[in-house]
Amino acid sequence: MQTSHIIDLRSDTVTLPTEEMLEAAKHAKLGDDYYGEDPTVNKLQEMAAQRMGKEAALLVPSGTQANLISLMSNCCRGELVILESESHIYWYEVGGISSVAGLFPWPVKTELGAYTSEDLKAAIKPKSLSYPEPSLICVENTHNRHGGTVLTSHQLNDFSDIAKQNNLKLYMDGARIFNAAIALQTTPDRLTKYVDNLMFCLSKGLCCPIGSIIVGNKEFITKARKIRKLLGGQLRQAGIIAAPGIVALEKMVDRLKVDHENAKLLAQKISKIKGIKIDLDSVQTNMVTFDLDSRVEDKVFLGKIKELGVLALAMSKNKIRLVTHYGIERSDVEKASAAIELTLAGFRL
Ligand code: TLP
Repeated sequence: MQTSHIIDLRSDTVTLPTEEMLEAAKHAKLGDDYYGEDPTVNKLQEMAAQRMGKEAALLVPSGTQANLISLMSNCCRGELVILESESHIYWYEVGGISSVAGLFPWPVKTELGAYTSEDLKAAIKPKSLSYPEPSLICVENTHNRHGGTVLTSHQLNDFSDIAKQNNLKLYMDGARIFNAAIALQTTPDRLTKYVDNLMFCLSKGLCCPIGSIIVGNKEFITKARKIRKLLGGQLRQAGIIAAPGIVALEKMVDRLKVDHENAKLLAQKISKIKGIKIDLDSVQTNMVTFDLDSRVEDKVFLGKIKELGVLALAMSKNKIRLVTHYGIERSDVEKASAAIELTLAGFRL
């Protein structure tokens, strides 16, 4: 069995810009963003702030930089940040929270990425001469390492109440906030109204080649702008990347539901395969994360499905992730699950 093209399910970051995005980039009106003079960047930032129900927004190169800038804009060095123990900030951002921002991460273990009120209250320690000052609670929506799971407005409301009662700010890594909104059949502003500020990515399921946006009140964004400069992230004629971002917000959001349907189909299909353990309740958006039988080495599994034209990612030992996105059709889902079935059949489990 061999597919004619590679079915790349490693991430939605592998999406390529659409023709319309390339055209928009080519014709974008440009200016120097240092002076606030790039009209396309300004338009995208205004659109983003409006979509998220906040006062202002700032375009930055990546989600990682957006998180770092936001941490530094929300907190002072030495303060304590409560975050989920599987969060992207904690796992995949080179420890910038400590090494660059000078903050003390306090990881909290959860089920499917959602704190309980008890978890959060327990993590907020009483004032003491011995403890660092807590200043921020972070949430991730959707939650990557928990399989693209969603935080509801009800949960966010609870977190917001606890944050306020304790004089803490609430920040959202909303890299995939549109996936969360689509899954909950709501609009992103109904989720973001509970957080002080957030970032979301243009370069994941929305297909942009580059870019993330930090959103919050004017004072926060002014601070973030300065920290972006400090970190070497000042942009110039960035209309080139903002123009695809505008197309993304206008045209690429509603279709995310197709990715969610494909992920559900993929999960259902592979859940029947011997050697795979999957919690179907965790498949809420465009990610399918499963445990591989411990007798199968993940590297060998990934190598064998690659030979059949399917790419996947190992998240931890024997924990595999498949992500659906623009360009992945229902027929690719069928082919990918057939390739996985064929591969695991070879192990005679
Ligand atoms: N996530 C990537 C990898 O780093 C794992 C992926 O393929 O999913 N927050 C969240 C929740 C993310 O998933 C990511 C990227 C980021 C932040 C960072 O974004 P970038 O890659 O633009 O720095």
